[in-house]
Amino acid sequence: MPRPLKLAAAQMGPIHQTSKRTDTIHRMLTLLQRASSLGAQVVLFPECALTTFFPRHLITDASLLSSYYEHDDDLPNAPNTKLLFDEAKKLKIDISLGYAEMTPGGKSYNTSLYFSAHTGTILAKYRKIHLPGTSEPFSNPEAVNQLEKRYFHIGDLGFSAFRAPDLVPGVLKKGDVKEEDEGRTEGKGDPIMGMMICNDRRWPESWRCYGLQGVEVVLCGYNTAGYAPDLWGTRRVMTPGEAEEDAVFHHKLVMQSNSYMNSCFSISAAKCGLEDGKYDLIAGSCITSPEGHILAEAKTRGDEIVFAEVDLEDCRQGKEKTFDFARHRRVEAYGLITERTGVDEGGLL
Ligand code: CDV
Repeated sequence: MPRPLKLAAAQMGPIHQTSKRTDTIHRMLTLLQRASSLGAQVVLFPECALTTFFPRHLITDASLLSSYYEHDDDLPNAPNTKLLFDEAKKLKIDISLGYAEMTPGGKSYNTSLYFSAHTGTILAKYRKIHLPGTSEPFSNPEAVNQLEKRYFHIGDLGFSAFRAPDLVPGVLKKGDVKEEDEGRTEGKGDPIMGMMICNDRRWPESWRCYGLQGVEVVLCGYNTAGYAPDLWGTRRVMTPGEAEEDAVFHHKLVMQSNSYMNSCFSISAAKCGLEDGKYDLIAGSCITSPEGHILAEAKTRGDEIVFAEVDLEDCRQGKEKTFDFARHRRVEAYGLITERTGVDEGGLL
């Protein structure tokens, strides 16, 4: 049975340290309206979509640092963000949004939420698990830092897939399952979604955790430095242009290959361009198919909607043939994946 769904990535150009929150929210409203005019039902915003990507800076002023986090758990009703959620409700568009979260208990996370416009509630939350970079700045004063380990705790919510209701008409619901259907409901219900954030996309473990829950759409917002030799390594000397090309290549490589290996669609949304006047972030927001193809991708390095209409039924072929996990996975051979974290070469000959 076809299960059509209209997906969009809301790519955002730079947000500077000096940018005003109201201007940022208005840019997001404009993006939502553009997405709505295309018929989008789900719109993904980038990682830390509300502020500059502050983990690149060593921030010693406590009140400045505090200003980058959302302190209110109820974002749909918080004064700083309410307008965005109200617009999503008005346009009947589900949104997924990345932001820096400060819990009432004072723990900070790099978080993404999924808001259902139809129920008017936050359906799911994900806290970034793979925090890249370092806790201390690089010794090179010109280096682009990535101090996420300094500013965030490791996510504590795991990779929990969830179903998003009221998007696809005619899907099978729990109450409708007949006795003869028991155990044959796969691929017939509401869309199964999974969120990850930026660096998580480079780890096949993140994807496989979702793949094992039957994920059909992976949502991944990102802020990826285009030129950061201290972070990426200097083995191959590259110009900033070449480095950025490579970073975009690796971004698409992981979105396409992992979508294929888990038979799911994916949406990725960048915050991109020159932030704070000098820090280059890649663009390359895209929507990929379960066969690993790019269905739509950003053409600019600024605010842009990337849109695709998909049929979730297209996930079935991979899930039932090449990547039918139940028939082909060999967990008895995979023990090392959870037993060992780092590499052990096992000594020399
Ligand atoms: N925000 C990120 O997680 N960025 C990382 C770094 C390493 C650039 C990324 O993987 O894209």
